[in-house]
Amino acid sequence: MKIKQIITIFILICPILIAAQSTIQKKENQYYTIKEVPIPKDIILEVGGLAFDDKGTLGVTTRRGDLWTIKNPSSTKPEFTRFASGLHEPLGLAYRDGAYYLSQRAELTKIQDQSGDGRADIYETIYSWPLNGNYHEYSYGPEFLPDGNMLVTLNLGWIGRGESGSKWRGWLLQITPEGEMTPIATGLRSPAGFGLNAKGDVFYTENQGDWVGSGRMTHLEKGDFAGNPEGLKWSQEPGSPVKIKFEEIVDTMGYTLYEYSKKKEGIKPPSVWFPHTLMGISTSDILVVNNDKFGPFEGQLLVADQGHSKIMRVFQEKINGVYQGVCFPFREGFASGILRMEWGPDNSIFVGQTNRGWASTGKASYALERLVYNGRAPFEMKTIKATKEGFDIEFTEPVNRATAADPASYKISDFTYKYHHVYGSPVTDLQIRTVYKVSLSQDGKTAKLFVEGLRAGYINEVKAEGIKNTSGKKLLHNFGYYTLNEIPGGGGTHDPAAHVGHDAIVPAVNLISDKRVTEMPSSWFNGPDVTLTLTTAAGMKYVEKELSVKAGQKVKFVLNNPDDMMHNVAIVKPGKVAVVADLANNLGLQGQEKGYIPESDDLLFHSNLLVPGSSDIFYFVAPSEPGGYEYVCTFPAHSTTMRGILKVVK
Ligand SMILES: [Cu+2]
Repeated sequence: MKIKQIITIFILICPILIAAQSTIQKKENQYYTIKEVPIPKDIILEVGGLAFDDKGTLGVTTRRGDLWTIKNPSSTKPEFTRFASGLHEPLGLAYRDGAYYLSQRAELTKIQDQSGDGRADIYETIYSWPLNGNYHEYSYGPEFLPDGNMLVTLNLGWIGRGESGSKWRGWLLQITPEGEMTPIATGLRSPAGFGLNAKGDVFYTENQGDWVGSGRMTHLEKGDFAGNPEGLKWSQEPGSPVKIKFEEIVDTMGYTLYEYSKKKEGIKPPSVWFPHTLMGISTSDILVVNNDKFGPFEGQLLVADQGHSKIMRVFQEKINGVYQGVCFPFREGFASGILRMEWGPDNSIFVGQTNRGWASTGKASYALERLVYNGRAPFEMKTIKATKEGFDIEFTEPVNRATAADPASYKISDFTYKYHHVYGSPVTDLQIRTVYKVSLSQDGKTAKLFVEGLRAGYINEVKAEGIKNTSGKKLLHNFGYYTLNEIPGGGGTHDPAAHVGHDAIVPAVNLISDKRVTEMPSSWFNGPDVTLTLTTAAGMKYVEKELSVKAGQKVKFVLNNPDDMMHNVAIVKPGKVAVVADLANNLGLQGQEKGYIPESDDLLFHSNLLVPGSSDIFYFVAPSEPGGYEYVCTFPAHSTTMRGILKVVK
C-alpha cells in the first residue's frame, strides 16, 4: 500500500481528538497544581540551574550570571539573596557538602561561602575547556554520580548547522572533584537535560536538529556515539573511548538512526523518541520520580519541554539489554519555557523557566513555579510494555471490562524518522497496525494487546480513546508513544539489515487548495496590483510585522524562508489567529503531510509548508471588508511569536 493511501485511511478512521489546551489544563490541574514562586520585581530570574542545599534553601543560577539563594521557597514570602554574580551563563547547579558546583560556558566551578555571611567568597575552577565564542556553545551541569564524580555536557555551536568548533563540544564528560576529566560519549547536539534514572544509568535528552529527526532520550554508556557526527572530530584524541571516526558517518539520506546502528557498531539509537510537536518541541531536564508521595508513578522519569512549557512522563524497560519505553503527556500550562526541575523538601517539584531567544508556549520571559500533587491519582495509562505479541497496557486503576476488552478501543500506528544532515525529519513510513485481540487481566488493570506486524526500530503511537474506568470516566491522557527497539522474544516483520532506506530527504509537500493559487489568474490582464513579500527570521519570527493592501486589490504574495526551520504562512479572518493555530496543532501525525493547514472557514489564504532555504508564491484578491487580518505560521508552537497583521484599507 502506498503511503498516501495509508495516510488517507488513517485520516478517515483515526481522527485525532486532542482536547483544546485550556480544557486539558483544567483537568490536569485537578491532580497536579502549578503554584507560583513569587519573584521580586527587580530580579530577572532566567533559570539556568536549580539545587537545594542541606537546609532546604534553594539555589538558582540564572542565564544573566547570578547565583541566588531562596529561603522558604514554598512560602508566599520567599527570601532572595544574591549569593554570587558575574558568572558566564551557568546552565546547571548542584550542591554537595557545603559547596555549589556549576558549569559556566568554559569551566566547571566550585563556589563556597566560607565567612558564613550568605555570600560567596571562594570561586574555584575545577576543570576548564576551550570555547570558540559561538553563541550556541552552552555548557550544562554538573550532575553528581554516586561515586562523587560529576558529569557535564557541552552543546554544539551553531553556524547554520551544529558545529564542534572547540574541543569536546558535543560530548558528555566526567570530571572528578580534583579536576581530572574523562570523555565518556559523543554524538550530542543540544544536551540540555541529563541525569540518572532510578537504577543509576545515565540518560540525556536531545532536541530536534541536524541529524536529529525529533526530540529524544538516549542511554549513554562509555564509548557511545548518539548520532550527531560533529563531536567525532575529537574521537581520535587521547583518552577518547569512542572508536568511530568523523569521516565514517555518511549521510545515507534514507536510513533511520536505528537502521544505521544495525550496520555500524558503536551507534546508540534513542531509548525514547518524543515525536516533534506531538509530545513537545525541545526536551530539557530529566527528573526521576524518586518517592511515592507524587502519585502512582514512582520510578518513572519526568522530562520537561522548553518550547511547549510542559512536562512529559516516561516509563522505560530493558529488553535484551537495551532500554526502550513510552512517553505520555503529563502536565502542560507552565508560565515560560521549562529548563530545570528539582524536588523540593516537601515532594513538590520546583520548575525553573526561561525563554529568552528560545520561544515558548508560556508567554512569561522567566518564571519559577512548583508542581504539587493533590493526593488524588489521575486515571492514566501507567505503563506500556512491549511483549512478543504486542503491548501490555497497565492502567492506574481497574477499567471497565467491556471497553477494555474491545480491540476497537485502541488504535496503533507506527512510524519513524530519517537520519540525515537536514534539520529534523518528517514523519516517515507511517502505517496502521491492527489490534486483533485483547485479553484483560483478572484485576482489570492490564490489557494485553495482540498486534499484527510489529516493526522493530519504529515508534508506536498507542491510543486508547475508548477506555473507561469502572465508574465510566475516560482517561486523562489517552495516548503515548512507545519506541520499539527490541521485540521481546524476537518476531516482528521488519528486518533492518535488509532495508534499503526510505524515500528521499524532506517531503515535497505541495498543497493543492483553492486557498493557495500558485498561478496568476488568467483574468489578471495587467498583472497583480501589488506584490507583498514576507520573510522568515530566526527565533520563529517574520521580519515584516505588518503588511498593507487596499480592499479588493489583486495580490501576489511571496513567502521567503531563509531560516533553518520549516515555516508557512496562513492569512486568517480578524481575531481568528488562535482558533486556526489550535486547529493546526491538533492535526497530529498528519500535520506535516497537510502542511499544518487545517480545514477552516476562518483561514482565507495560505502558502506551502516551506523547507529551509525555499520560497513560495501565491495569488489572491484582498478581502473587500477593511480590517486587521492576521497572518501566522501554523507550524506547531510557532504561532505564538510568528505572526503579523495584514492591514486591509479602503
Ligand atoms: Cu514557523
